[in-house]
Amino acid sequence: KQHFAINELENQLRKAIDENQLKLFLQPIVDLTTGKIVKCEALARWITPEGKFISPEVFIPLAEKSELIFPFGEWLINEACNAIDALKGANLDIRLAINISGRQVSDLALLNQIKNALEDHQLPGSNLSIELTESVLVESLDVVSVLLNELRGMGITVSIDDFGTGFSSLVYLKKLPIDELKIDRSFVKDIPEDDNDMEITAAIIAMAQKLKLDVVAEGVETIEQVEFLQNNNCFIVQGYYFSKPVAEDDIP
Ligand code: G
Ligand code: MN
Repeated sequence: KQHFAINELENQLRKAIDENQLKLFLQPIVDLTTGKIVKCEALARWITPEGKFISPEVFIPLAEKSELIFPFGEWLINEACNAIDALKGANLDIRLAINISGRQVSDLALLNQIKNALEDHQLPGSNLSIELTESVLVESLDVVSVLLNELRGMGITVSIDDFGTGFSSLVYLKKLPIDELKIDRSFVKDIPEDDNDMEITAAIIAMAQKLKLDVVAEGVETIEQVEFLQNNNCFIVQGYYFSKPVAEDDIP
């Protein structure tokens, strides 16, 4: 029964990708020094034709377990390019960040998908950024290294997502071409109550600066958190304090 239910959801997801039921939402990433949006993270949302909201925490792992992560990835890249186009039409020329999973990274088609999407839309790589988790990086350092160098050659920037939560060494920080660390929201959530979280957050910021990496704090929800980050030299933030992920029309 369980098996059947999963297959059923998988079939629905396949249909959702084919029939464009998924929607792309964008969450602003803000520079505190200018008050401007520096970039947006593109996040997929699925509302079924029956109006049921299915969480990405359910359908992304499902896509990763099946082959659906590949058509999903292609959908995401193309949809991100559509959104970049639409924002340019509204006089906003910004970078969109997309999340890439481990299985996509080990797939050679990924690079071509990204190249083709940018070409089709006549967009420079400077409009795109990718987010990878630590676990993706340690799986296959050599393969990832080649891929990241190619992407950065195109002007695409690379962020480490959920930084500090993966079981990995820091070796990849010096071995891989990376632009930015995104401090996981689990460290930000209990600021200013939790002393350990504040120390860890401050240490990640300091390390990023020493390594000449940009640093973004995720999951920023309160003014106290904004102030703490500012006082500790982290000026790029993302979270509900500024905005939830919203439809692309709401970004301008
Ligand atoms: O793992 P990643 O950082 O890509 O996860 C992004 C997810 O985090 C999105 O689903 C988004 O809705 C959620 N998110 C973004 N900002 C906040 C926030 O301020 N608080 C909480 N709890 N979740 C957030
Ligand atoms: Mn992310």
